[in-house]
Amino acid sequence: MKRVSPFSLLLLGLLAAIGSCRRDAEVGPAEDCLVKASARNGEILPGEFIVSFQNPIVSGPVEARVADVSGDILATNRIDEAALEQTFAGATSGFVAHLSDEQVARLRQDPRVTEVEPDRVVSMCACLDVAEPRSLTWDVRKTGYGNGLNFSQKTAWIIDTGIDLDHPDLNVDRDRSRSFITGQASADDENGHGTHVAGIIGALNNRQGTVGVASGAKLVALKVLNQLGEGRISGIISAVVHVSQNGRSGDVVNLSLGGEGTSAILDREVKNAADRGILFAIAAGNEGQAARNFSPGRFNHANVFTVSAVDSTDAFASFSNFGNDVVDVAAYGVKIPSTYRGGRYAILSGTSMAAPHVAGLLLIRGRQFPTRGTARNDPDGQADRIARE
Ligand SMILES: [Ca+2]
Ligand SMILES: [Ca+2]
Ligand SMILES: [Ca+2]
Repeated sequence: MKRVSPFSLLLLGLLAAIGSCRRDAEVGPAEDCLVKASARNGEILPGEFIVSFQNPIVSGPVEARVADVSGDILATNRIDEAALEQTFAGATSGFVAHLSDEQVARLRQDPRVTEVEPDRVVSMCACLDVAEPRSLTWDVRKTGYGNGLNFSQKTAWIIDTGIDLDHPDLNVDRDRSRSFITGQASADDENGHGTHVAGIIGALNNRQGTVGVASGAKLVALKVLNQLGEGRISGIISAVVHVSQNGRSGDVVNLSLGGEGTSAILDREVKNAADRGILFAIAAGNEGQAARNFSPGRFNHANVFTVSAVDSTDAFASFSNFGNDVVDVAAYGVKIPSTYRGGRYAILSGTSMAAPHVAGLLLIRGRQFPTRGTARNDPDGQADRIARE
């Protein structure tokens, strides 16, 4: 068994401190540091905008046509092409650009433009502890598990901080993994959050480390959050568009991101992928609020599962967002041991950890995955069913 050095412990402690999580006096010491994403979560990025327009009807490569239309829209509105940062070609097409308020006002008058949304910071946060690797952890034993390798034609797309690409307990498809962060080519996880999510879904059943709900599942890292666990809404949109273009029906996307606020563009891209048979497990969020206030968890679809969190006693987690108008199911999300960056293991809590239990069940059981029992003390008065066998 791998021992953790005092230096690693110190480093982990520092990482836990970065999150600047909200404290909640009503919860016990195990839960009280894991609530809020970083202080910057939801912060609008000054001058950064996501602009969408109706898909140009084209033959030939859509991406090139979208780049052309983006250039046209900027040119006719007398905006320098240097403002353009990236384009995306999904359910709607669009671009991300650095714009003045006056330029935004002009774009909003352009009949080709459907939406202009500010780009914002999205992030994650979880309380961290060092874990001793144990093969079958309580949450996976109680959720149920199966051999994810049996479903190797399916892919788990993990939109997160990346995955530790050479973690010995994970079956990462490095060739298909990629980064959506400007200036960072590698999808390797510098934070740990995405690796933890990946292990809950698919850690190998190999007598070492932990075992995932769909052990050995093929994991693809789509990195949208940096080492601090921060990224941009526009990066998530690009990653979801990427899955629409490269995923197959029955594939599963895990989104354990706490984006504050809503985005019609992001919701529409999730719909486009879900319409193609791609299944989503989405964290309800850790604000202790109505889940309907957050994209894309607010988006309802037969293939989209928004997940709240319960602890090992089935009690609703104090940090979990709620509301059965959008929340579909609860899963274990308090003190969950799993893989971590640098080949390590850690214990994290959050709806970030609940969603991948559902993602694993979606891989081995499909969208008719089992539930048993309900959450205690669900704050919305309608007890969520708990995803488990
Ligand atoms: Ca293992
Ligand atoms: Ca829903
Ligand atoms: Ca509920």
